[in-house]
Amino acid sequence: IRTTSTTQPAPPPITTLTTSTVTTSTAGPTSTSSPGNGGGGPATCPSTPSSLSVSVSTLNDPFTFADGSKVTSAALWDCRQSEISTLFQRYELGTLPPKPSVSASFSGSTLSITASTGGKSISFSVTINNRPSGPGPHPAIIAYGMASIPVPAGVATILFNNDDIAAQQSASASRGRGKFFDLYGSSHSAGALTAWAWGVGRIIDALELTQAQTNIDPTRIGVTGCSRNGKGAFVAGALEPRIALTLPQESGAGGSGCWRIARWQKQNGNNVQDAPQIITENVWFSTSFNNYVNNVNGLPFDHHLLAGLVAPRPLYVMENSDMEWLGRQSTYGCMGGGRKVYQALGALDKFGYSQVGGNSHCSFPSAKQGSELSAFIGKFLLKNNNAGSTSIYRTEQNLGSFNLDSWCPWTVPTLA
Ligand code: MCU
Repeated sequence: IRTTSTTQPAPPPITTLTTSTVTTSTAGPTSTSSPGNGGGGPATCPSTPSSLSVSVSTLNDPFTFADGSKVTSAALWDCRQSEISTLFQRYELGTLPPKPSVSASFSGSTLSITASTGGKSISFSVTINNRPSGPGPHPAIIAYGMASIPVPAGVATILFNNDDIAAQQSASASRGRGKFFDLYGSSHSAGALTAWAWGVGRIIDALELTQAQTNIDPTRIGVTGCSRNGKGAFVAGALEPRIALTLPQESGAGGSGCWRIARWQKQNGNNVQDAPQIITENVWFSTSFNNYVNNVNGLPFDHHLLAGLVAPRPLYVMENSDMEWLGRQSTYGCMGGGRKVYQALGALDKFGYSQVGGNSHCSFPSAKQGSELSAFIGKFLLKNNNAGSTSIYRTEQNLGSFNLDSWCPWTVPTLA
């Protein structure tokens, strides 16, 4: 039992072709299918009980299924990832709908997207800036709101107005509002983070349809955002397996932080955002999460497993040690737990967590994190294997007696 003690455990030749419209069928993965990115081929997956009785004060064991059986192979890890996604959607994030029909057109720098299902449709557009010249196709980074990290030459920036898909003004005014809810109904279970991840999925659908016009490579797409939009970028990387590089910046609680560690910090007097507070502030989560904010030990996951959903795809988590609210120990410990999944998959070179200070919130500290970020973008979007080290787990902060292993009292198997 965790106590209040501090001991713990150039663009393509499209000048003459300005518009193109293409449509896909409704076929596509469902929310419960395995992300399929852990490797290892098909396996018979244990079934996930429809109701669970969980009481775990440490970070949940990534390598044990909800039915108690063990993850002993890469194929079983694929099953476990699918289960973890299902559980996140059931208890915290709300349901990610299956792919709708999508059509898209590209004109100037505007990619226009229409999604249709159940006799309804919605349309939204994103702006593709800085499309590189040269043969391509070229990678791109989807930025929630705006890019608050430097995006190097050779990588386009896709501006995504996520608030248009799901509002995030306040807890009282924004529930069920935005284009996602126009399509699926205002009482759909999805919180804003899930609705935005759905939007990212549609952007990638549209990029797949218009590659001949955009010259953007849909298999080399990164996603970023800061703070609340950093939570969004993280969840997009977790729920959308076509994201090649996930770059959450200062996402804090509800992103790279773990509910259990934040609670422990709060009990120890830190001014850290925790689960009971976060649902009073905004609609980032499903209302189903309300049942757990005062019982986080009852959750069959914590956010180390959000990183586990991204694994082994590349993930670089940027945090700001100057902001107590984000949860210094919470994000460091949580991502330390997530890193163990990368370790099990033999993919430590695709995991980065970097917590530094000296910068204001969402103002990227280039002097400290610039080379780390360019290593991740260089290696995983620009295919430059000499871009630098992408195995990073560091904090500038003195975290006192924080003990990662006491939060992760489970064995890390070799699944690769
Ligand atoms: C770190 O992200 C959020 C935080 O969760 C909120 O409590 C605070 O109000 O806003 C932060 C943010 O999005 O700042 C731009």
